[in-house]
Amino acid sequence: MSSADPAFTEPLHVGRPNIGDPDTFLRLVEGALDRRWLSNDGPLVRELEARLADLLGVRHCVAIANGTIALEIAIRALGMTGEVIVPSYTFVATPHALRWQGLTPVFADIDPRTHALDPDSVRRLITPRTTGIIGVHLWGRPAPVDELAQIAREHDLQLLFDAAHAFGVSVGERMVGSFGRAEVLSFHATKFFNTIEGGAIITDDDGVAESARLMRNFGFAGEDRVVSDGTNGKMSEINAAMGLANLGTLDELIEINRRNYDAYVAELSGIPGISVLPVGENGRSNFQYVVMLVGPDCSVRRDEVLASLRENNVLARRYFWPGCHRMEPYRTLYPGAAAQLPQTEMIADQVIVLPTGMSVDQTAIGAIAGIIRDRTSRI
Ligand code: T4K
Repeated sequence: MSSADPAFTEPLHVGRPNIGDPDTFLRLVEGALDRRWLSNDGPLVRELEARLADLLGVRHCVAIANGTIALEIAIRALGMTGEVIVPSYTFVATPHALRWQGLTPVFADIDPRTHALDPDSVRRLITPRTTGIIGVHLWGRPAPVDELAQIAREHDLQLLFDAAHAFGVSVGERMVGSFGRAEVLSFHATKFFNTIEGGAIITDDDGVAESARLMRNFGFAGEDRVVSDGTNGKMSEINAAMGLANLGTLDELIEINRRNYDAYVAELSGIPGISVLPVGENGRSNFQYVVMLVGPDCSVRRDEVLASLRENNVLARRYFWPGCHRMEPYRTLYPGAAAQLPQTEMIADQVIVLPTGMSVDQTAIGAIAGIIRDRTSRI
């Protein structure tokens, strides 16, 4: 197939937003306009928070303007200072949320089978300056919650989870949202559940919830009483309207994603050197990320497969290449980090995230697999 003749005439994006029920969204927005109440802890935000807390089985959901500010506020609410251990293999928002506030992210390696933090690597990096760990449920695969909780207990560290990818995911019967002292969700347009931009801090800890609520509103505890540090992390009514409209279609969306995931696994099976990262072995998944690995036994390298997909208008992504430790400012700050992160280096060179969600169907998946099969059989 030549580049002049792509398999898809329209680009197929990873992260194409899922839009649940446009009519409900527009009706809710109209209500907000009629009320002339558009932000600052409005009724739609409160309704969204209550419904999410109920769905996740936790005491508190504090809606925030986006996942990054939610991380920043949660880090402060937990009292983290000094050094905090995070994976390098994550979206750069995870370490940036620490550094933005003068803390030091310390990069731990991952388990190549799960792409989540490796507890042994975490243990090796604890110093007298360490105050916390941020585990990431990458791709919606739960981080090793029990092992990380054990390390946090042993060393008296705060434990926070970046659950940006893991809305609707469970570990056994327990929903993500209830692990660690708090968890942070992202509701960005590209996420499984979106409020266009948005996020939340989820916690069972009354104190954490209270300080997070204060901090998202400049520290205001009343009309003219400021009692703490703060920022503007408020979610608008328009964003909450999108969330409420999307809540109604979650089960349908999981079903679409699961069907797409199964189709990718079936279509890609038997291609030498190609595999799909398993999900949902121990609980429910949202199947939002289809993570294909181009292994060392494949006849071509990952970037060659990616180039063929892109020539055909399949805008797959090599998330989270090349690892945060190779991005600025960390690259300059930690010049020796790569040698300490062998699994991160290996996995970052193998991953291609494929399009899924409402904008992809079985025929498209068959054609995408065909492009990959064709490229890997052509040396
Ligand atoms: N922690 C983790 C582990 C995260 O993955 C993220 C965010 C965060 C924390 C922080 O949460 P937020 O502060 O974002 O709430 C995207 C998202 O912007 C980002 O939210 C997400 N992770 C990250 C994994 O992906 P980019 O740089 O890939 O965005 P971009 O513009 O390249 O868009 C991605 C794809 O989606 C493209 O193919 C285009 C398509 N797209 C995007 C938008 C916004 C659409 O088709 N329509 C759209 O409206 O970061």
